[in-house]
Amino acid sequence: MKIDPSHPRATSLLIREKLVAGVKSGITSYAGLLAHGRGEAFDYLLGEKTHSFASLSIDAAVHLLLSARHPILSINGNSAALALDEFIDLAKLLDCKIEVNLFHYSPDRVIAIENLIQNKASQVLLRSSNEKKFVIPAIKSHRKVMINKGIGLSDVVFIPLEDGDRSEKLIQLGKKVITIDLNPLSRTAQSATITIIDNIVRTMPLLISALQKMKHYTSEEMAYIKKYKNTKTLSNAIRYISNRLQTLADISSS
Ligand code: PTJ
Repeated sequence: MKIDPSHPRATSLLIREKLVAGVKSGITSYAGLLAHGRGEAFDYLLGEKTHSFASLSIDAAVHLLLSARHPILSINGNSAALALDEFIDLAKLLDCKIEVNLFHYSPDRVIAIENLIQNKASQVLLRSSNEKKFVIPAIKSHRKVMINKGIGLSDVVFIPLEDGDRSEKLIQLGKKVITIDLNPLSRTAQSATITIIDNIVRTMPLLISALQKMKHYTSEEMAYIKKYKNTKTLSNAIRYISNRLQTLADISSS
């Protein structure tokens, strides 16, 4: 569908179109459209902007990624539809790999996403069929199957737009987890080491520019981020939503 740029919801409609295109090209699941709807609802409540609590989480994520020995980026069908180029740029900047990991698993979708990455930057791809895997049996979905040389070896795992329990299980294995999730109440948001509560579409370019800037920082310049607390981010986001709803309710009743 062609979106009129003057439409008041043009940005949101364009993002939807990317996901629809993702479904048509076989990289995004149908359920991915519903997952996006949940994200949109929270984005609406957050006022569709990047808040200071999200900017701080982005800086904390960059600090963690820069100090990691083996960072890894885990991509799924929604992230691939919305931010594939940024994933590749991030992997290049960090000199790390991207691993495809799907909840609604299908080998065809894994291959379709891998082929997109391969065509743009084969050096950042860990292709599933070429690699030895390990399994975390406590994870109930196919997400339990991961690549030894990727997430297996990693100390910091980037898992944006994630469902369920993988974050908790990765943390139990001693890994640090970074996620992007518009829903501060989700299990992933609640259990990750760092949760960026913002839209992936806004976050990824900000993450890349923060990385370019902060890689030159001295330890003193990084000091502000060492006190980062994810629980504070979660409560700030929930409080923002609550206050905003209260203000809107007051306006409606006045
Ligand atoms: O490609 P697959 O099979 O791996 O599936 C990917 C999805 C996202 C469909 C799958 O992981 C899933 O079902 O996820 P959930 O349980 O719906 O959780 C996804 C989380 O991402 C929810 O908390 C949403 O609010 C959030 N979310 C959705 N769209 C965005 C988002 N967060 C940031 N930016 C978005 N654009």
